[in-house]
Amino acid sequence: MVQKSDTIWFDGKQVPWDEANVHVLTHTLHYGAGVFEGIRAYECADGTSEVFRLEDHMVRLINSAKILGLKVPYTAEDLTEAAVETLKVNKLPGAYIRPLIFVGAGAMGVHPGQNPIQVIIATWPWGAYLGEDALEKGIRVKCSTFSRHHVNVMMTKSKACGNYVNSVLAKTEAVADGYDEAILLDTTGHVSEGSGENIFMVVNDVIYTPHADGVLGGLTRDSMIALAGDLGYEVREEPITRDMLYCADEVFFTGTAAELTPIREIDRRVIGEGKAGPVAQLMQSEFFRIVKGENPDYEHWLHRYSL
Ligand code: PPE
Repeated sequence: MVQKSDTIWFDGKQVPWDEANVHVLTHTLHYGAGVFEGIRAYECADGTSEVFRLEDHMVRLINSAKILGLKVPYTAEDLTEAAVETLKVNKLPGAYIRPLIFVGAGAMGVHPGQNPIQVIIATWPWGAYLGEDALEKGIRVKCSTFSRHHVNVMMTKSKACGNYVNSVLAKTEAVADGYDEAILLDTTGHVSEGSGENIFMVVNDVIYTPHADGVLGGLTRDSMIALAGDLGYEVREEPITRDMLYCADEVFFTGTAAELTPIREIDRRVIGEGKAGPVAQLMQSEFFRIVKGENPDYEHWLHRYSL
């Protein structure tokens, strides 16, 4: 269960959590043409807080809406301010932030017509996405029987609600089969991403990740590529096959919710030594130092706030 906060920002107002409701004929509920973001705020070592890459997430949100042709009555700056206001109103020093832009009720039929474009921003405390143990020990995953979207079937650069039916299918199958998460292959059979994460592998101290063309351009992915470069690693964006993953020294997922989660087993094959590898461990600890405001070199990624 999501841990309730006091209010949710809803079309420009702070609305009590239990009153932030919509009509059952909400267009997006039927057809999936809404867009969302996942953002994390962290409590910093010095007692302040920060939202990680907040502006970048709001720009991606607006672009996701643009891809779907939704006319949003707010700018990325408006939504940045609204997110910080919501964290403060709810007295949250750290939280998961979920903005959602959706087509409201009005006409039915796939054409959204003049239906209102509505926006919410919800905030709540959310711990480790794949469990506390996952961050330390790594997880077991399977390659899904479901393929990731073809780039001209769904718009993979849009974090669109409907795109996530594919994620729900893959994740549900993986969990039912006794795994923690799924890896999706694209329609050519190459590795694309997890149900809600980007993927990296390490071979001989070189870090590889699939090109961002067919996957969500993750901000954690982008941050990890920059961080890896600064730590002296070579990062290559190249096509990856599932058997390359089986033989890699390390494989890990990255995402706002998943942070950096090591993968210790894929399709019943042990990856590396079957635990978090040295590169994943170093990158994860450096990432946590950054998001807790302990590395001034990355201060430009932090949107600081105080309660
Ligand atoms: N790929 C997918 C499909 C994805 O959903 C996410 C984020 C990423 C990559 C990583 O993107 P970024 O967060 O910018 O590094 N998934 C969000 C939703 C997860 C959920 O279950 O809900 C998230 O991590 O917040």
